[in-house]
Amino acid sequence: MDDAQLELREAARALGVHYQTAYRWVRSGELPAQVVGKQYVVSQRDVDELKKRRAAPAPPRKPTAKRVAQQAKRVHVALLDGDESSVRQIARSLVTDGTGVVELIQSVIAPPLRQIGEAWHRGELDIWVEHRASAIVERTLGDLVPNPRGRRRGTAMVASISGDLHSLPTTMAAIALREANWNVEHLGADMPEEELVRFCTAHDVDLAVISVTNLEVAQRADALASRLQAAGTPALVGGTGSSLEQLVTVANGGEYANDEPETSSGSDGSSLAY
Ligand code: B12
Repeated sequence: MDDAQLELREAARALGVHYQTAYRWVRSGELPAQVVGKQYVVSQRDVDELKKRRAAPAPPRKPTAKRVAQQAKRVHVALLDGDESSVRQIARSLVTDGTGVVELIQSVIAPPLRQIGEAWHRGELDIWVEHRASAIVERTLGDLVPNPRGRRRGTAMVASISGDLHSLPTTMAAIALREANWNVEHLGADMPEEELVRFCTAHDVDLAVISVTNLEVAQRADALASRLQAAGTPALVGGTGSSLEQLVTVANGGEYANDEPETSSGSDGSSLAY
């Protein structure tokens, strides 16, 4: 390699930057230089190395927890305003910058939805605000469905049962399982139990995931899990108060050690969490 000595002005020209920029790099140590006489002199080798470093794409900086929390606040405001393009833009840019879709759901999308649910419950919000917000989230999540490479772990069926109209948590569970390399049969909300049993038997389902958000159906969901297990399909019941990490850990055969959500095991071994 040519190791000629260049004056700083020549080095700046070779690097394609202004003299002042090259001078700043010298001062910060980014560009090694020697003082010869009254000027800085830089070696050709150091110029070439710096050029190479600058040409290499910088790895994306994963959003910090602070940025994620700020974005959750912005999503809350946008959902209240029905500002779909902001919600989509925030979600897209966090994912592009390296936030996993599950993290996005748990940290940026679910908290504002819960706040909206509570405000509705206290009578502070009209029902249409909640409906519009959930429709925006449904479309935003549709855009972000992951498609990971690699061998699938098996086929998981995801649904909620008759009487539970909350389809969004089933979408969230389906996304989490897809991101974890499951092939997912997403049947949405309000599915009759009989149909789910028939589906799992007919489609070689390796895991049935029943999402419960309307607690009135919780007992029936547990009963369905027992039925599915007895028929040979492992089943997991969970929803409000349990997390997607918990879902994925248990689905992948691990034990979830967390005492926050109330988790118990049914007599048949199915994991229950509400
Ligand atoms: C959007 C919404 C609706 C929408 C649903 C639209 C849709 N397409 O889904 C509509 C308008 C239909 C609706 C209807 C009702 N809703 Co609603 N709804 C909500 C809201 C705001 C968000 C629901 C949601 O998406 N949750 C997902 C996220 C935000 O919550 P999460 O707990 O973190 O969810 C996680 C788990 O579910 C987990 N997960 C999902 N699947 C699985 C599976 C397993 C195995 C595991 C481990 C984890 C897991 O993943 C999620 C992400 O982390 C909630 C507020 C809330 N706190 O959830 C109320 C809420 C759930 N609704 C409530 C109520 C009362 C109702 C109604 C009864 C209102 C009414 N009087 O008509 C009806 C019930 C209709 C019915 N028969 O089911 C109550 C439920 C109270 C209760 N304890 O049962 C809530 C909590 C609002 C409140 N604060 O009072 N609702």
